[in-house]
Amino acid sequence: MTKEWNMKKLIAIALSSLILVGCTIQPVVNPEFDPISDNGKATLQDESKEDDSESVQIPEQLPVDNDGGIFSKNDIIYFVMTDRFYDASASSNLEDTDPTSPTKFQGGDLQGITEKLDYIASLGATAIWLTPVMTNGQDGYHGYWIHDFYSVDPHLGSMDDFKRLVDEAHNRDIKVILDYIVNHTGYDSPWINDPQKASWFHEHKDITNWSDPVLIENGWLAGLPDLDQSNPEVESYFIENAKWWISETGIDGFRLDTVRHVPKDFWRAFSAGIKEDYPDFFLLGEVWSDNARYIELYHKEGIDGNTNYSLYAGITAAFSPLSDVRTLINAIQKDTNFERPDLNGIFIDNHDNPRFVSVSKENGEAYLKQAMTLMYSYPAIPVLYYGTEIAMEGGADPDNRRMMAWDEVEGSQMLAFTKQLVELRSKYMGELTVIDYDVKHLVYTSKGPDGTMLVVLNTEKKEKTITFDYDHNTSQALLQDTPAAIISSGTWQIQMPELGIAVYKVED
Ligand SMILES: [Ca+2]
Ligand SMILES: [Ca+2]
Repeated sequence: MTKEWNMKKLIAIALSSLILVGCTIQPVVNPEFDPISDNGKATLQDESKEDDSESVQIPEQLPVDNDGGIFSKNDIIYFVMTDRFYDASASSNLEDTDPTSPTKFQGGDLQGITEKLDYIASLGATAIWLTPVMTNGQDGYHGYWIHDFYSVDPHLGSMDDFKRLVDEAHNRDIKVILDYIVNHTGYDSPWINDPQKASWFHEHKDITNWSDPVLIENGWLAGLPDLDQSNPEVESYFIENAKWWISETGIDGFRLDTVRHVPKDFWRAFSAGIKEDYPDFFLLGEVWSDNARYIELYHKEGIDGNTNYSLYAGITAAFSPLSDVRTLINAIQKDTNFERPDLNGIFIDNHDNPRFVSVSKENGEAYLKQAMTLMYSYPAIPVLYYGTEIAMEGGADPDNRRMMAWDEVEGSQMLAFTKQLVELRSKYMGELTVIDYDVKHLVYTSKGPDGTMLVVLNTEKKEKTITFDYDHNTSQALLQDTPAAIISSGTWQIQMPELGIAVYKVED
């Protein structure tokens, strides 16, 4: 292995400052990854092409800051589906509550989250994201079928319960992010038969062609009545409603649902409207696309950060039997498309995707540990889905939304591992540099306030020796089961167990 060859593989991305430090960047292009058809925008070009000056229209100067407000990469978000977390109040379990049915309300409530705030704090979380609390239509346990944008669903509790939750969270230095929807109403919203609201909806057309950008914005997603945000009445209704939630409850941020299904002009007006009154308020968008450049378009409209689906695709490719680390490297490189990659949410599973531990039929916990290791050392905002810290299982929706398994918390090995990662993050997260990789292993350093750690991940189900050049010595292992490294003249040699994780403190 020559030095020159190794330098070609060296990628150093100072993600926090968006400076590409690497000497020679060797583009890694997987033709099956990041299909251009997914971005729904014909003017966008493949990101591997060099000249992109004409591909993206640069919007005019934003009237507001999109710098994260009181949020930064030092935050950790814990994502809770309220109905599925903890049932503390039997009085809110209405007649249609059925804990045995995965598609019905199961009894979790706002009081339950309040009672579990100390548990959430023990995970190092500095913020919680709650699924929408607004009153929903029939069986809208998840919160995404809103009927009344100005009230709390009685299945979850009362407005006072919600305010108490926000206050108690703030008492523990935990910020609150509320899920917010402007794209659609519930299926049988009272607005549908209101003649005065007739012009508030788009004509009923289902989204059948996912490469048609107009249809993606104006079509009915999963048959949900699609609101027309280009109607000034609709625009002002939602800006007013959003501000009302902030002033009424003291929440700190919105997670914005279905961002790509709403015109960018609306997001510009919405962001400006919110931040005019609340300049430090945080907006975290859900832009469901593998294409980093496409996701970034919404940051340009005023949304601070977005859930990074590009990185999610890379993580699931690498930490699975595919063991495709190149796709992950590709995704890490694409973070250079973001002005503020550090404000994006990095996640490994959520309520729309299978639980990470269940993605692979075998060795799910080993893959989960590797994915968690990357998530917690990455310079962006980890978004941990409730229960992932105890390796809860679950396939596609709604199986990934099972009631939190409280009886599995005590003695959970994954929970102890998660807490170790949180501690390492507080000391060593800041700047991530890829040192070495091939299809089946990844080596990177992470430099934070307490120095640098080096992480080695063997994504292959096979014991093997990983050798790479890195001109530093190690002083100690930072994680249990980390094998000894043999270092000679700047070359490291590590005998890695199958699907192993090694973390070392590195001497500067
Ligand atoms: Ca309840
Ligand atoms: Ca829409």
